[in-house]
Amino acid sequence: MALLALAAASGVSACGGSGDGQEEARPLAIELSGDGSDLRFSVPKSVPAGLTRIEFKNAAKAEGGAQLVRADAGHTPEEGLQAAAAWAEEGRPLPPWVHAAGGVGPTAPNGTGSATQELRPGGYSVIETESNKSASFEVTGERQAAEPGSPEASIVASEYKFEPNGLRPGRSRVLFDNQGAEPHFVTGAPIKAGKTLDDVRRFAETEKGESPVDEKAFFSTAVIDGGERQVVDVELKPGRYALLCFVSDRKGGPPHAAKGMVSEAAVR
Ligand SMILES: [Cu+2]
Repeated sequence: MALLALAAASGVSACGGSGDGQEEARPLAIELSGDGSDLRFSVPKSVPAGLTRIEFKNAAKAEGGAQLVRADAGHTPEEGLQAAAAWAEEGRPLPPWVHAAGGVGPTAPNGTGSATQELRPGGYSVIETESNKSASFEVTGERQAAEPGSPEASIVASEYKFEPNGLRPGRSRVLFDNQGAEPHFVTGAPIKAGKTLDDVRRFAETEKGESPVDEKAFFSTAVIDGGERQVVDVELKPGRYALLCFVSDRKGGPPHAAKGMVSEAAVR
């Protein structure tokens, strides 16, 4: 399901040290700029491992995100990128040395987004998944295990469902916690009046007829491996949301929404 851009261009306020552990996160600025074939990332060549607040600015002319892919030692970031693309686009198995490593999901032009998460050591690519433009960087040093913080709201993902908790209207920080074994992300959009979660399920499979969700008001995280978590900024409207995941298992197969990974969340 191609969800359209949300004008999520409202500013992200600086992290104000609200006592949830995010104070120690080291900032990492990633910017996407340019247009069409000239689209490019600017990212530092090397950053230290540990708790990181990824601050993404989409200065490009179209919607774009910053998905991170990590390759374990012995593989280059380019090898990781190729394997991840073969998995996402051709249904090939995702090798165990490649990791869906978070980052920031699709963001409107001139929009910003952030994700606070642990960065493990390794060779990374940052990818804009629509255009496949990418850049690579290295995360150096020893692993610094770190929790990204515990805001009041959370969305827990597993095979094959979401458990939302405490989602509130407005702009807030939400823990996206992948407690499953497979990679997952979450995209959510308000369910239109008179429509049901079954309508959303049907539409996700067929893409026929009018969308039962308000696609302009969607949010989306990046993809994270099983066992990983990140704290993300989301902007929500009051009401019922449909939460969906469209990636496949590591071994391939249907998108998770087709395996039932379509859940409803109350935002109030
Ligand atoms: Cu999934």
